Amino acid sequence: MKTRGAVVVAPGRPYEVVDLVLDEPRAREVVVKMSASGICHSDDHLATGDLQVQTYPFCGGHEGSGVVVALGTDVTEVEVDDHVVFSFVPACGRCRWCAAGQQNLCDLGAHALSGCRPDDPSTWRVHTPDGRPVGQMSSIGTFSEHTVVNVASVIKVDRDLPLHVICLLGCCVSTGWGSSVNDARVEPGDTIIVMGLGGIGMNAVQGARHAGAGCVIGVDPVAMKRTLASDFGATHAVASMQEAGRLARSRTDGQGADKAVIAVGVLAGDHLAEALSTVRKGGTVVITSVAPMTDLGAPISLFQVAMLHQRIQGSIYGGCNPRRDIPRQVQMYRDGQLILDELVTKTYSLDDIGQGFADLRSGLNLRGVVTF
Ligand code: CXF
Ligand code: ZN
Repeated sequence: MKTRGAVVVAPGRPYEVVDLVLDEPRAREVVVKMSASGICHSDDHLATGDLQVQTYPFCGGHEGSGVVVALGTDVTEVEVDDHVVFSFVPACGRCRWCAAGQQNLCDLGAHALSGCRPDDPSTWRVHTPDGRPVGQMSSIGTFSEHTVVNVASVIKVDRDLPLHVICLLGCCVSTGWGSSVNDARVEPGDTIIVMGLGGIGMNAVQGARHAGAGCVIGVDPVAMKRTLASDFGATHAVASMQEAGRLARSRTDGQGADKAVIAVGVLAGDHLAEALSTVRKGGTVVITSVAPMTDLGAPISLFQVAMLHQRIQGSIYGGCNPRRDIPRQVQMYRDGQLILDELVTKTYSLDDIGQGFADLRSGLNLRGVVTF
């Protein structure tokens, strides 16, 4: 079928909305009419060239929701008309990682940046009208009016949920919430610093609150984000890591924060050095942000990290198991425990996606969402 989507044609080029052609769904594949797709900093990395991929053009978007409109063979998990949220890492349920409760590491996720079929890696499901393969970000490419994906990439949700809100469960909510709950392992009474209060950072704040943190210090240079942080559970919001470090020490007899989550838009080594300087001995720094592929490492003291017994924890998808955690987050949202509506600052049409990225770079949004 024919569709339209926002693609990057080469590293460092802005998104362009173009005509695309989708394959018929094969075995274990579903066609989804998109309802909404959040605009994440990782999508911007494709346009700046910080994140380079193996297939250009590349259709961005990895935080989506929609309605199933067609099925390939051997699909039993969903039916036509079902509402779904996409998982930016597929969860096949069969590989050793899924079996071990680490769906964020599912083997089918290995092809996220080539954008080919994860279960048949030399083939692509999307093409240009003249027949060139188009990569799908994270094997889903949700900046498209329709997409065809492996059923391992979708999670069925109830029809009454607002699709332009719950699309956020697919990346920023799980990634941020899980960074605090699973990867920082926040405990009751902890003092935690969350560096960056965008879509991911605000959810790290919510996760820290759910895990019982006593003091949640949000850090962001944008005043609007600091003001909103208390709605999500921050006890303090400051503009710099120096201030956050001082505050954490003042509340812990000079020891420092128990944990820090780095959730800035573009990660640099200095961020890790700053975060380490704010946490106590035995403390943890979680790296949730995506660094440019050309990053040059971090100016940290290995001596100090070892002597202070500090833990540096990498984090993909906040260590979540999307098939368990997305339905759980839906329930928390219904119960009023997980704040989602307020994360959506502004919606955009697909043709206005460029404005969405401009607003993201200006720090105007917690989340901008493309609605179809
Ligand atoms: C990203 C990580 C790189 C692939 C796309 C998703 N995570 C969060 O935005
Ligand atoms: Zn993302």
